[in-house]
Amino acid sequence: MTARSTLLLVVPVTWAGLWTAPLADMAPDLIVKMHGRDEYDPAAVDYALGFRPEPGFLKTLPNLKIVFSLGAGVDGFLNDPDYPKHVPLVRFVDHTLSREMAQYCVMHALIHHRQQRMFDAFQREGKWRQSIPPRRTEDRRIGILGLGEIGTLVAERLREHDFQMAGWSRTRKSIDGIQSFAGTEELKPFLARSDILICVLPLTPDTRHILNKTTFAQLPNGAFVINVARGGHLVESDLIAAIDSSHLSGATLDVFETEPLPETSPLWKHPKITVTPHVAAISDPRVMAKVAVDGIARHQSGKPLENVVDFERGY
Ligand code: NDP
Ligand code: OXD
Repeated sequence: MTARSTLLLVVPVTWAGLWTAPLADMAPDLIVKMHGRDEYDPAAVDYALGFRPEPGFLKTLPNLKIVFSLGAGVDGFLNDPDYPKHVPLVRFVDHTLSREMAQYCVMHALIHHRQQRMFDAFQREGKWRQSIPPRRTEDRRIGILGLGEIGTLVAERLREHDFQMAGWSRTRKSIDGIQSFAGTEELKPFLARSDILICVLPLTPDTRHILNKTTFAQLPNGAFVINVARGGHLVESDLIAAIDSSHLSGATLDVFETEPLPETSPLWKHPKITVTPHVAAISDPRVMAKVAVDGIARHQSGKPLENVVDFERGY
């Protein structure tokens, strides 16, 4: 790090220590300020690191040079109509994060495939029911919406269990053992062969509410939905209607239109829906601190930044 630059943390104040300690270790010359806790001059802020800053806030930092997103998903920045578009936005790409996402998806796909919820209910009732044997994984077709950094690893890890794998993306992919569907015109055939549908798309104007009654109707009878991407992908009332009509067999949801999920949400108590509080993967603060320190060093030495968001594409 060449000059004494200032990095502003725009994260909940109670989390501050998670980043300040590794940043102090890795870049002792970097001045680190915490929005909401420390006094600072907005004009002195060179870099910012955060997840869902208040809309309009970043615009108040006139000399901002790079924004680092704590998350892989950057909708929390791009939904801000006042995001200063001349400032590059670097998103979080990390194998450990992708691996956690893959673990979550494999776990919930297997829980569904092996009918574990049914056996949980039998246990609660003290019933010894061997029931029908589970289907062979070779006969179960899983479709991944989004074959990017995370979706590809999710598909590869599920492929290891011998499921029939396919993925849908904007551009065609060539990944061993994973059938590629691309573009809007191939969404329908992709859905028609997906017994388990897993959403790992970024939230953009094109993908908002992609999980809706039309898409559900195109899934095979008894299909199961896993959404680990963003709550904005899902029309929650359409999901409940599709499950209650028995067209879908259930869902696992990690993300919600409103987070925290309101106490009054019918999703909490639905017997065929599993809810987790946006924990499929959590960005590791030490890795994130390293991404920021490396990005600042690249910027100061005139090297191109990595994992910069394409504002046109929206991810
Ligand atoms: P990437 O940008 O690497 O991948 C995005 C994928 O979506 C790409 O394959 C892209 O296609 C595809 N895509 C985007 N728009 C469209 C479209 N309109 N039609 C078809 N395909 C499209 O993202 P990541 O894999 O890193 O992350 C995905 C999302 O996962 C994040 O945006 C975030 O919302 C979510 N996430 C959730 C977490 C959690 O804890 N629940 C944790 C981490 C991430 P192409 O390859 O052709 O460009
Ligand atoms: C992310 C997330 O986008 O945690 O990384 O949701």
